[in-house]
Amino acid sequence: MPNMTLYHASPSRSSVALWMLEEVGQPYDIKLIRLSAGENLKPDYLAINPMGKVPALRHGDTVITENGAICTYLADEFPDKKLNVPVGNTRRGEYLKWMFFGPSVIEPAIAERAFPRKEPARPAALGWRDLDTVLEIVSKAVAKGPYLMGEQFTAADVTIGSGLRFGMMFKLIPERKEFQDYVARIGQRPAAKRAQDRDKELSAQAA
Ligand SMILES: N[C@@H](CCC(=O)N[C@@H](CS)C(=O)NCC(=O)O)C(=O)O
Repeated sequence: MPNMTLYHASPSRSSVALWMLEEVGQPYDIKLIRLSAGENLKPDYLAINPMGKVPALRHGDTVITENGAICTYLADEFPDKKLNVPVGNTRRGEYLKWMFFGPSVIEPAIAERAFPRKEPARPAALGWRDLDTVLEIVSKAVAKGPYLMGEQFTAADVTIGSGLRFGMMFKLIPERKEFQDYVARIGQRPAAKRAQDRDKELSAQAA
């Protein structure tokens, strides 16, 4: 029996962790959480993630929540897959920067644009910049190619790539050619295709 379980709503932000699990290639189970039925807010699931959000990943006795943490964890836990930049390598700093950039800069900048505040905050009081500035930085980083870390595909491509893919799909960010090319490139990976196929099956089942 696999000792990893992904708590997943299909498709959703937990699709990022699903892709990462496919990249890692270890056996795992999926426990579907129906957000529309409020299963994420039931005591059983709140005991796993008190935030009531997916994804959560159980690995043995360890529970990890937050996509950035899950992807960093899996990449470090299964280093033979070469999805991380290990401790001791000078490129790890840049790799970690991208692991944090998605959830702590790109997502809030997108949310701020999509749901503007009545009273805009002082830019220096926020931990991110406006969406145009953020996207310019990401655009330069992915345009170099083939991956964020150059020739090595890493967990950072899973998190940033998923964010760009969903961002364009939901028309939250512009379909810039650099983003489209990058998302198409990483979407060709067999693990990405398996995760997307799995999501299609699971969402058809849930419908
Ligand atoms: N910061 C979390 C965000 C997770 C998240 O927002 N998940 C959404 C699914 S897209 C969710 O569970 N929403 C249910 C709710 O908020 O009630 C992460 O990156 O893992």
